[in-house]
Amino acid sequence: MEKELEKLAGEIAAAVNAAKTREELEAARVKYLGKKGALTAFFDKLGSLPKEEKPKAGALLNTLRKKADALLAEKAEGLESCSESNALDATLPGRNFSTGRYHPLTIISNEAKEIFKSLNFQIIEGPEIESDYYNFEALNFPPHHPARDMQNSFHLGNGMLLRTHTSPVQVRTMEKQKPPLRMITIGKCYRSDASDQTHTPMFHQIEGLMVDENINFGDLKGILKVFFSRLFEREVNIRFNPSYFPFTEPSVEVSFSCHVCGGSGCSVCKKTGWIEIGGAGMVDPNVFKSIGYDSERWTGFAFGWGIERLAMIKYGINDIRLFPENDLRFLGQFE
Ligand code: 2NL
Repeated sequence: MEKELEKLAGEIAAAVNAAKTREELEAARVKYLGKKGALTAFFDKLGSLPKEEKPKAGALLNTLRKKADALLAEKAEGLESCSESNALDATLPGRNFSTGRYHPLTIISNEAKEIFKSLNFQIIEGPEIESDYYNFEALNFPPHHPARDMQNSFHLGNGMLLRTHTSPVQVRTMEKQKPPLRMITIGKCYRSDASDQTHTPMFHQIEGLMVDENINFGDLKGILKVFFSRLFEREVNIRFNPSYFPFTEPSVEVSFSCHVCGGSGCSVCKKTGWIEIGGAGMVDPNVFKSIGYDSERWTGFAFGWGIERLAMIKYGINDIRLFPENDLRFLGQFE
């Protein structure tokens, strides 16, 4: 019986090995281990063996049975992994990962920073929670001046407020650094306005400041011309119209010649040839006095405008409320 079993073991191994499909493997299993299988037949014979041969024969059979089971299981696994339903299909398209994009305000802020960096301006940030001193007083807003009401401040109840413009960053920087100074700051500002197409209670400003000996309006116009020409990738001109801010004297409204039509008039500039962007002026001597610069020796210009307005002009966006909404269909359109 031992010999016969050895032979059977060889047969089983060969049959399992030769199986190329799950069906063939199952056929081999039935042939040897099924109810009428060759190995099963040996188990049936066990009962008729002499008593003293039974234990050894039983052990042999069990070992063979276990080996056969193991062989079958191993082969089944091998067939599974290359069966048709699981096979690698190299023609399938790869999995798509949706990539993140920069927010349009981030894109335009980064562009502005790069341009001003190349003109030797420092990029400086400051706190969004400010004191009355830095937000108003140092900037020549007299106490109880109506201009403070115009800013619709969010007061925090502890004498502090959410900054209504980025100018306090420039005040803080002038306190720390002696002239000459060239800096810009970009950041969030807050005003208690009802939202509409051109207002949101939180928005972003860019403000610039340049202080040196003999700085004048010509320097301001030159810097602004370079900035807007680079940003819109075409040569634009700058126009000043008289205006008023507490912290500059004289003060101007800044416009640049339309980046779409070049100034001849189109729908983007409403046939005027000019696009109004923000304000600027020569730093008021009272501001220099607050922070301790000698206004007899130093003069400077400052400017400021909304990042949202700039992005709306550059990308042709007609509603400022789209920026904080974070609708991916909107955000996905900017490179
Ligand atoms: C506007 C006007 C402006 C400034 C901001 C400034 C800052 C200091 C001193 C003087 Cl520390 N001026 N900033 C000057 C003129 C205009 O922004 O309407 N922006 C939307």
